[in-house]
Amino acid sequence: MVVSEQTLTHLSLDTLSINTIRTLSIDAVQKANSGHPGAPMGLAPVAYSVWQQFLRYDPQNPLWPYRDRFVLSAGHASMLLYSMIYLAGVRKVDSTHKVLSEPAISLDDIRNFRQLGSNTPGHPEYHLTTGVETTTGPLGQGVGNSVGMAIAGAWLGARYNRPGFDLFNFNVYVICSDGDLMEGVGSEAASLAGHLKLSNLCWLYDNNSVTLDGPASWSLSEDVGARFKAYGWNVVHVPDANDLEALGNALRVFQQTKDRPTLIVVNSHIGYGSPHKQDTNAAHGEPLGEEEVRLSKKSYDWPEDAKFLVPDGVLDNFRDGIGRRGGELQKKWAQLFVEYAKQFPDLADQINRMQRRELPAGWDKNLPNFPADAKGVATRESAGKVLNALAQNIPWLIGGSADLATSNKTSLKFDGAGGDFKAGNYAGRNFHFGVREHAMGAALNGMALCGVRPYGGTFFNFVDYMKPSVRLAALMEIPTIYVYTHDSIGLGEDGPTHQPIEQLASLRAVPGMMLIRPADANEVVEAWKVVTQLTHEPAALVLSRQALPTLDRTKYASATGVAKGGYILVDAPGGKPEVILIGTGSEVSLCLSAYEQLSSSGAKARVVSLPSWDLFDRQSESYRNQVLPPSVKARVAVELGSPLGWAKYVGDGGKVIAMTTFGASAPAKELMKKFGFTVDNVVAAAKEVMAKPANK
Ligand SMILES: Cc1ncc(C[n+]2csc(CCOP(=O)(O)OP(=O)(O)O)c2C)c(N)n1
Ligand SMILES: [Mg+2]
Repeated sequence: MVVSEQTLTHLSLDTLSINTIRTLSIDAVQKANSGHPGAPMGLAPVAYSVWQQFLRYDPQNPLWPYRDRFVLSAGHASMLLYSMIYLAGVRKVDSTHKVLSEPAISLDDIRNFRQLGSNTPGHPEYHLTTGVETTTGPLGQGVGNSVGMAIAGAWLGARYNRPGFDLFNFNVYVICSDGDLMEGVGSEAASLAGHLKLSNLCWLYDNNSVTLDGPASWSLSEDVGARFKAYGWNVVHVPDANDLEALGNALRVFQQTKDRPTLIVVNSHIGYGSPHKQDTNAAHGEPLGEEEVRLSKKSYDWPEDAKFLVPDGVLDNFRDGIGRRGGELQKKWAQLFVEYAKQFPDLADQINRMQRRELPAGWDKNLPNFPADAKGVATRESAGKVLNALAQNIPWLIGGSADLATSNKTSLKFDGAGGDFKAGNYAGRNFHFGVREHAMGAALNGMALCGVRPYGGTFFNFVDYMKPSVRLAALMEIPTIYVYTHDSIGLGEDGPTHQPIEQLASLRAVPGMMLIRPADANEVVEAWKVVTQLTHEPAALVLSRQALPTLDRTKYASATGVAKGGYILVDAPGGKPEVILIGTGSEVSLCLSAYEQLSSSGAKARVVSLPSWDLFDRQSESYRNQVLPPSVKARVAVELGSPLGWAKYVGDGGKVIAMTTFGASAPAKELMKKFGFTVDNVVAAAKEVMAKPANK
């Protein structure tokens, strides 16, 4: 296509670059016939200012640990980010962290926006596209992640910087929209960031007065700036998104503010330049249409028929701006790091390992071993002990709880844990997320994305308060750890508001999520070992409030079977069972008691502990058939949760003892009786399935 670029010569390099961002976004959305062009059109100058003038980012080294993070929380404006990554010349990084010569996003990738297999999906996806720091799209998640990133930055700086070695001091810049600030998680996260005085955090709020349904005033009328002031943020206003000078000034105010996070309220026009859409209340989550594309380009003094045009000088402009600045800073940092590694080899090794999600040598030393004990200990208790041992071996294993640290047993109690992470003590390893499960979930993801290994605890029932972030951890393939205690009606008196029922099924249904519900203290040790070694999966440890017997492993199989997700705990004589009892967590000891009773009455039973479906399902068919032989159809599964999904293990001939209603408020013992979690009931169920003619 021959395009006259004559018209462009009078535009300044800034305007030319900004309009390139806009028109690439317009063209990509138009070609895909899907997506949101309006937000990139309005926000192009904002992204341009941040990247070109402020962001310390080396496009040649996208994983540089010191880099400022840029988060597009308004993920629906994904073309804005893709345009920036392309124009800045960010290079692709492969799964071994090698920087390749090819670009992270090419012009062809932009032409393939939203197509199957492209690296320019509808919303930015972290593991797919180099330069995308986190997956966004579900509004509120990106701002939540950014608080975790700012936390990680503060923590890394406090732990690893040394006089003369400013290794970690990065800023986190976020573009967020009305939706991000309407979502509860955005408010939780902002409140937490203000409380923690995270001065490395800057949110640029696209105050465009419009959401999908119409004017933002239909559903939002608070003074957002005043709200953030009340949270303890510094609030700055930029009356016009196209005013680069005002944007620069506001960003400098952020840089100079050292005692709190900054919100820059930027007034913008969605679909800026589009004569029809910008001032209307029409839906804007759709392509402009060919005619309006042309008119918009005209308003930018752009060749109206040019498509995916990158005028001469634009790529050079980015190379001379963010490229040169980032490159020089990165080189200086790399030299500094060489010197640091000489003086502090151990710390440098830690930094290298955490960035690669590698564990330190000896990470599993001194883990407890629990002697057999009929009374036993709650798995939350044993998990807390294991966590404390692991955290002494892995200095960047850090986390806390959403105000339930005492219940979740997530506190690190050894010397050197550094106390609580708070303003004035960013080196602390104990985090208090407050009663903000969702922000905790989002923040944990942001922390994981910066290299530290985060864990967070709450009652299992409240996983639902943070589920969207848990889901995104799985989608992003990051190893966030969840410590979920009080895992069933076994928690007793708190009653049905606190007793999880469907949560096991719901988490098991998340692709790429590792759930483990250990049966006793030694299974907890093995579960933590599995979880610690994960590099690309989030994990949930589902733990009991109540004490569970510590099984006698001289009598029963070793707990190392946990690594396979399920294993034969005790078998029928000759390994030829007539019936298989399958349990997880607290129900395993119930199955064992039933086993004893069945055995003494002459029945041939086997007990399988199945703490993790996720792990078990990925074992070889021969192993799975060894544990659950297809020929043995008489099976009983026992679990204090929804029966959903158990059919695949018990088959047509089996029976599931599970929860089909909500629980109740009463002492746990009474609840077990009321809901049928008794030895007698398990034995009766076993006899029932054994008696079925089809199972013989
Ligand atoms: C949690 C969540 N709910 C709903 C949506 C669907 N959605 C995409 S954009 C949008 C709102 C757009 O308004 P705003 O956040 O102000 O962004 P703007 O259109 O102004 O860029 C909505 C509801 C979403 N992405 N995430
Ligand atoms: Mg809006």
